[in-house]
Amino acid sequence: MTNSQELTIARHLAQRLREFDVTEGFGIVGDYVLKFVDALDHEGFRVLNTTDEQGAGFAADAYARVRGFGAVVCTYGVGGLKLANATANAWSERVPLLVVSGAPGISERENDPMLHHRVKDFDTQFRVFQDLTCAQAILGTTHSVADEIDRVMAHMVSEQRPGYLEVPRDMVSQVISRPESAMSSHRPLLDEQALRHALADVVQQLRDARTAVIHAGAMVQRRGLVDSLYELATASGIPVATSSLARGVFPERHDLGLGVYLGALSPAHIVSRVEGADVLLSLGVLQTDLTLGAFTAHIDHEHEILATDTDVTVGYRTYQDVPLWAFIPALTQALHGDSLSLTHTPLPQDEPFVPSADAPEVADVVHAIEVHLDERHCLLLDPGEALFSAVDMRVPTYAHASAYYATMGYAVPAALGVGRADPDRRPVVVVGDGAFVMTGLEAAACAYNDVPAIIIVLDNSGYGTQRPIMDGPFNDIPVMAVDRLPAVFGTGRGFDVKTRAELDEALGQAVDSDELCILRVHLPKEGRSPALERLGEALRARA
Ligand SMILES: Cc1ncc(C[n+]2csc(CCOP(=O)(O)OP(=O)(O)O)c2C)c(N)n1
Ligand SMILES: [Mg+2]
Repeated sequence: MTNSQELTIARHLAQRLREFDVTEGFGIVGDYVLKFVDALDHEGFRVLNTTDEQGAGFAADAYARVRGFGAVVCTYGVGGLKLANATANAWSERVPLLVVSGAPGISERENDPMLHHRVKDFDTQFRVFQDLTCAQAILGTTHSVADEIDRVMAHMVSEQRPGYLEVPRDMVSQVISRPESAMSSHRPLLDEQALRHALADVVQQLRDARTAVIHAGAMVQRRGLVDSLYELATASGIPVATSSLARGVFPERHDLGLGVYLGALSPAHIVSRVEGADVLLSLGVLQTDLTLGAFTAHIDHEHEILATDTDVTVGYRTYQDVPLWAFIPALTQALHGDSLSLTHTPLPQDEPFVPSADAPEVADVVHAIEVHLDERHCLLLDPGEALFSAVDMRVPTYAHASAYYATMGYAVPAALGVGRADPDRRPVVVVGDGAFVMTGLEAAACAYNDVPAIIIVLDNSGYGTQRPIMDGPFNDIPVMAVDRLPAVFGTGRGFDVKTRAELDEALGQAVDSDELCILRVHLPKEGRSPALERLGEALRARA
């Protein structure tokens, strides 16, 4: 052990992570990283074990969506390369996920030996991650590694993208130099004059409008603007619909909450409010096919104000270097004392759930979840029906999902990350049977790491959302009694749900218990959620 005055990679990294509110990471060890994980542990930074590296990556990604930054630690090759998909997800959805990989020691590389876990050469993994991250470093010298760590982390914060650090194992016990300068990240550039012009234009549009709607996206959350958005909406009386990548950036159950706008996937009464508004103020929405309902969003650009991470466009006029971080607070300020003549009627209250002996459909699951959950819960939604059908639900707090990159199997391990990052909320996962079998064993990691998630598996006998596109034996999967997994894990409760009454009862019991709960909900193989029916209709109309 080094004495307390001396700096090591582990000490510097743990310190920086703590400054970013990251108090633990996720990962799996191996001989190239054992010493480093142990050194992190001695610095008070624990790496929580998952069942697979991809799960650790998803957990750290979800942790980052809650806390603003997350870290996953892995061994070389076999571990690191399994994290490629989780890192790609983080890149696509703008998540600052730091991948820290062990590696063969620098001295071991002499004479180019065939060391285990190596692929083409010692830098294969590094090159893969060059394409998946915004900044990378191999920490191979003692005099500049602290600066290298700071550089990678600063880039990640500035760009809101993943980063990569590789720690050769013979560097772990080396004493390193202190960083030469303070760490500095930067936000997108602001042109004050352009901001003034943009504001004048936007305020005029809002004054002339009778109805306006905010469409709020992931960048609002990534840039730490959630409170600012709340102030803007409530002070101006503009209702807010969110993107599926940003559920909860404005409380969906607030009178000004409109739930999720996802093009034709959303209920008609949301679509008409958003698309029919005199002004649609789009704030930090990643404009992707899935988050715009397979591009079924009909938005008239004459009525749209599009604020991105860097610019504001009003109709066909673009104001460059007017970033979101400056625009939202400045607009709130500019509207202060202004009485806009906007009208808004809150959405109707939800109907109660009526239990019966009927077999449940996806819509019933959505309805029952909406009724049973409250502010003690948050949601994780897996791609497939779980994600799409949830547009018909107003979530009590927030929901995270791989809603654009759409990687199956995200939600269960993400529950671990969210549960650790936000201990005040109990994670509730909704996941398809196909996705569950990919990463469902991470439910055991949840229980092991004190995250008593509720996991609702939508069992429609396979890849339901693929069937309408093209059906065949490739959409069928083995039958699995996932409700019996708690018995295998030796912890938690399982529920086999075949009727609406059993659904109601199981959810009630799951919410009341403080253990891991897995519900297997039997659904008709050919059943579709109302959301998917609406999307199908819209796509047929377009064809
Ligand atoms: C990792 C990964 N592999 C494959 C796909 C392609 N894919 C998208 S949805 C889907 C089926 C999902 O099945 P399930 O989880 O049971 O949900 P359901 O469609 O039945 O609601 C597949 C295979 C994907 N999105 N992610
Ligand atoms: Mg399925």
